[in-house]
Amino acid sequence: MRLSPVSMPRLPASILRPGYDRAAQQCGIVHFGIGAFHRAHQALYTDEALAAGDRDWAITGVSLRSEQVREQLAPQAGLYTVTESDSSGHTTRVVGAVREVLVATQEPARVTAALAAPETRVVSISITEQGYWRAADQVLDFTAADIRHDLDPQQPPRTLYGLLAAGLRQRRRLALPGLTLLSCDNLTGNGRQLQVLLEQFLERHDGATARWLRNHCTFPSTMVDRIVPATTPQDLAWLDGCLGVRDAAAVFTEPFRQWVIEDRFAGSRPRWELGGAQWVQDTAPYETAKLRMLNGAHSALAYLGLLRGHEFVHQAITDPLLRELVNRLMRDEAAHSFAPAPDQSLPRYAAALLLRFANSARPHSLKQIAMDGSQKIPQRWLPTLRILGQSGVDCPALLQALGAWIAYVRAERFAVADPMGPELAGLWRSCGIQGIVDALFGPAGRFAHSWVAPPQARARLRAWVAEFSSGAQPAA
Ligand code: CS2
Repeated sequence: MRLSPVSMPRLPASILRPGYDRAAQQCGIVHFGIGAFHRAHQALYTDEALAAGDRDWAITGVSLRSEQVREQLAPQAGLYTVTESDSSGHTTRVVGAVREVLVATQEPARVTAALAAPETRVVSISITEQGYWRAADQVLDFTAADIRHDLDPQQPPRTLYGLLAAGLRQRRRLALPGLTLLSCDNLTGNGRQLQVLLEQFLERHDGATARWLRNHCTFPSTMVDRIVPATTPQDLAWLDGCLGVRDAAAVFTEPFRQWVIEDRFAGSRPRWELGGAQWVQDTAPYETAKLRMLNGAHSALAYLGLLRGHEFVHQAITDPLLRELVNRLMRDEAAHSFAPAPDQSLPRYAAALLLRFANSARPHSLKQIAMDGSQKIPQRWLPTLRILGQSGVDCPALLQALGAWIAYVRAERFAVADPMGPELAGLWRSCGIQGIVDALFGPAGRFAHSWVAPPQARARLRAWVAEFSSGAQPAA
């Protein structure tokens, strides 16, 4: 039997459940990318606001491609559980904020209708870095086949931009109020980034909607944080025993969560602060700390850890060599690349991150983090290298991590998943170790828009790549 409104009364009394009338709520949020992260983060904050009496903020989830989430959630009428675990134990609760899931490729007209519904006020997005189709920061990749496809008005949309364009055009025609478009992805200045990329798309697609967007919609930036490892069959089997029913949409996470949101909404908003969200004027220092320290450390643990034979973050962080390197990366390098907000202590932040990484109750696969490196590195590592480099300061830990990434993308045993994978493989074939560093980080390199490595750094990088490619384990 599946978790559902019918089976919910049978759950053990210890399992918290939605304390509000789900059926009475209209959908105020359309969310793109209804994966595990959203279900363990924003949907939970929304559930708490609904439980406290906010009304009409139920969520219509949109999956861009995969039918899997709909198969998980539809038979459960949108209900699912979130289990938080650390060394002190587990707590499980049922979340009721998600109303339905649409699969965009199959029902684009329903996505348009949801965006153009009068009750929709917020459109939020967590589609991961590669879903933004950036050629560089704030530059839309018009060479991408999916973007070209979506610019053809005869074709049903496939990307976030094509889907948003159809829905916003409809809203404009119906003279409905504008929307708040809220990016919850790990991009630098994610609100501004989304705005600029969407405007670039609309300028070529539908100038009238581009103008309407500028006058009626806002794009607050957000810093989102919660470590949500992919759910495994073992997790689900364990949960079966606790619930007595099957929750195919269950998510498992750490107790920690954080959400810092720029206070710039086009209309009303749920009281997410009841779950601890912070409204601020400027998200930049929080977001920068998170991207360069947490995510930067994660990516370093992923490539160096996998090359050293580890499988999970909690194993990699207890490897003395990697712990020391990640400490240097966060404290001596990333933390010196920006000015923290008055309430931020970066040494304390680094110490708290080490504890979170060590949480063995929630094994977090290094391969999950290693995915899409070409899309992650430009905001996690390259700004620190560029900014410290301008003052003549070296970043030996980041250079070592970067060398590990270049070696990693060639190693067939890792079955690298990255939209730039074929291009990286081609560069390896045509340039070899000597050339690939220049092709990526030289003055005319593929990442020159984010960082150009000076000759000395390139020599150092080549040495690391050679060492890791020889099968030697990364050493400090
Ligand atoms: C991770 C993030 O997969 C990754 O690249 O670094 O998903 C990370 O777990 C979250 O950003 C934590 O908030």
